[in-house]
Amino acid sequence: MKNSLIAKLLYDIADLLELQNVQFKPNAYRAAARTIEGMSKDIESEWKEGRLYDVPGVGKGIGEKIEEFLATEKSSYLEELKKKLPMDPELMNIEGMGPKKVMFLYKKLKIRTMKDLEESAKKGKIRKLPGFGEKSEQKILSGIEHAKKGSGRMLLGFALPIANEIISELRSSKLVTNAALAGSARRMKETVGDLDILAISSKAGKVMDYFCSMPNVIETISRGPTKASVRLVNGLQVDLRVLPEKEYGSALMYFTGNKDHNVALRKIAIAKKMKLSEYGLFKNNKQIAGKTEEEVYNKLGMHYIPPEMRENTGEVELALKNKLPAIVERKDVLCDLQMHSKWSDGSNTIEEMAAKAGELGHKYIAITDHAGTLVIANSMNEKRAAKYCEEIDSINKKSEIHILKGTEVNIMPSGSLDIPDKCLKNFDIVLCSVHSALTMQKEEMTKRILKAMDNKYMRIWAHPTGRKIKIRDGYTVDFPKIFDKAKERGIALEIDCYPDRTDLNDINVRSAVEAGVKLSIGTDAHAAPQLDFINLGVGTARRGWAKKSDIINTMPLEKMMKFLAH
Ligand code: DGT
Ligand code: CA
Ligand code: CA
Ligand code: ZN
Repeated sequence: MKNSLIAKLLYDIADLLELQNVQFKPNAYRAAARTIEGMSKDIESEWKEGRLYDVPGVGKGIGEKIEEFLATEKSSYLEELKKKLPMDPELMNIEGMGPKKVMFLYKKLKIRTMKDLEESAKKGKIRKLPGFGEKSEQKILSGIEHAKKGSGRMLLGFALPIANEIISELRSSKLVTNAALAGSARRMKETVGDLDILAISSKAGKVMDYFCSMPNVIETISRGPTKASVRLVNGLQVDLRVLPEKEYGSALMYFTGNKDHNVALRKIAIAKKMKLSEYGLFKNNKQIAGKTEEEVYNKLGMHYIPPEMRENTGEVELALKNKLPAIVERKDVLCDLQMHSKWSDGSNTIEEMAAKAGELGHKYIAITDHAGTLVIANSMNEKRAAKYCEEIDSINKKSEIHILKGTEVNIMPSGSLDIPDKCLKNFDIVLCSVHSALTMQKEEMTKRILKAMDNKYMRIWAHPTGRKIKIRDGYTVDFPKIFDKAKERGIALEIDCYPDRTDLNDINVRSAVEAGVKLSIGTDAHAAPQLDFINLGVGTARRGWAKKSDIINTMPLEKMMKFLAH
C-alpha cells in the first residue's frame, strides 16, 4: 500500500505551496491527502485500473502528481517547489512555527535553516518582532531541541507497515524460505533508528540483488555477500542479513536485541560454560542450539522472553526463575476504545469504521467523537451529540459488531468538563482529555485532572500526558496521586495508539501496572485504515508488562457494560 507515501507527498506539496502564499491549492492538496490516507482501497491499484480520477478530490493537477510519483517514485513538481523556496520547509514542522511565521522570519531576519532559527532565537532577536515574545521564542527553542532529538528516527507506526511489506515481498520472491523482522521494530519501540530484517536462504547473492533493487530503494549504503543496507525514498534505512536455517533463532535473538539484553544473556552463557553468539549457543565448540529462539532460551535455563520485554529491565532474572508475568496478547484484545468519525474530525462514517473494526476481529468498538466547544476538532454541541447518539442506536440495530456511544471531552483548565453532565449521561463511555492550556505546571495540572476525575461520567483519561513524539514533551502530573484516584473512581488510563502519541508510553504503562491501575487501548483513528494502530497499543502494553487483566479491552461486552455502568 502506497497510500501513506502518496498522502505524505501531497502534504509536503501543500506545505510548500502555503509557504509561497499560494491560495486555495494547499487546502485542495491536503483534502486529497486526507482522503487517500483514509481510503481502504490501494491507491496504486486504483491508478492501475484507471480509477485514480474517481478518488474524491483528485482532479487533473493533483492526479498528474500522483501518477508521476507512482510511476517513478519521484516528484519533479515537489523538487521544483523545493528549489524555488529559499528556506528549509522542515522549519514549518517545528512546534510554534507554521508557514506564516516561517515566511515572516525569512523576510525580517533572513532565516533559512534550522541553524539560523536557533541562532536568532538564542540571541533574543525573535522576541523583538511583532507577534512574537519571549514565550514564543522559548517555545521555538524547545521545538528545535525536539526536532533534533527526533531526527533520524522514524515513528514505529510508519516504519512497521514498510517492514511488513518488504518481508512479504521477500517471501513471495521465492528466494527465501523465511524472513522476519528483528531490531527495535520487533521490540515495538515507539521510534526506530532503522529496520533490521533477517532471511533464511541458500541463494544469498540473488536475495541481495532483489533487496537492493526494490522499487523504493534510492541508495545502496553497503552490500556484501550476505548482508546489505539500503535507504528508501522516505529516508528510512533497512538492513538485511541472510543466514542458514541452523542459525536462524540465535541470529534473530542477536539482532532483536536490545544490546543490554544480549550482553546479559552472554554472561549467563559464560557462567554455564557455554558461548552465545549470533551463530548459535555452543558448548565445547559444538552448536547445541540456534535454530529457534525458544531452544536457545531453554538451553540457557530460561523461559522464552517476548521481544517487547527484551530491554534488560529485570526480565532476564525473572525468566531464569520462570517467573515472567504473562503479558497481554493481541488476541485478548476484543475492542478499540477511541476513534473518530465524520461526526467530528474523522474522515469515515460510523458504519465504515465499524466495518473495518469487524475485519480486524474486534467484537465491539466505541466511537468517541468530540463533544463540547473545541472548534478545531469540529466538536458536537449538545444538540448534535443527541442526534449522534440516536444514529448509533439505529446503526446498532443492523450492525454486526456492537458500537458503544462514546465521546471525547476536553478537560477545561479549571478541571470541569467541556459539556454539561446532562449531555454526558447519554453516552455509554466518556473519555476525557486535555487539548487546551497544555503548558500548566505539574501541581496545577494534577489538580485539574483530579478535579475532572471527580465527574461521575468520566471513564477514561485519554492520551494522558499530551506529548507528541518529535514535537513536544507534554505536561507532567503527579502520577501516584492520579493512580490512587483512578483506582478509587474506577477510571482507566489510556494507551493512545496514534503513532506520534503512544501516550501513555511503555514506561508510564509499567508504573500504572505496578500501581494496579486499569488501562484502556484506543487507536484514536481518524480514518478507517488507522484502526490498524491497535497493534501499536498492544505493543506498548506489552513493553509495559501489562497482563490481560490490566487491560479493559479484554473484557467481553457484557462485562464492559458493567464496568462502564458503575
Ligand atoms: P534502533 O535501530 O536504533 O532503533 O535500535 P536497534 O535495537 O534496532 O539497534 P540496531 O539496529 O543498531 O541493531 C539491531 C540489534 O543488533 C540490536 O538491538 C542488538 C544487536 N546489536 C547491534 N550492535 C550490537 C553490539 O555491538 N553488541 C551486541 N551485543 N548486540 C548488538
Ligand atoms: Ca534497528
Ligand atoms: Ca540496524
Ligand atoms: Zn484527543
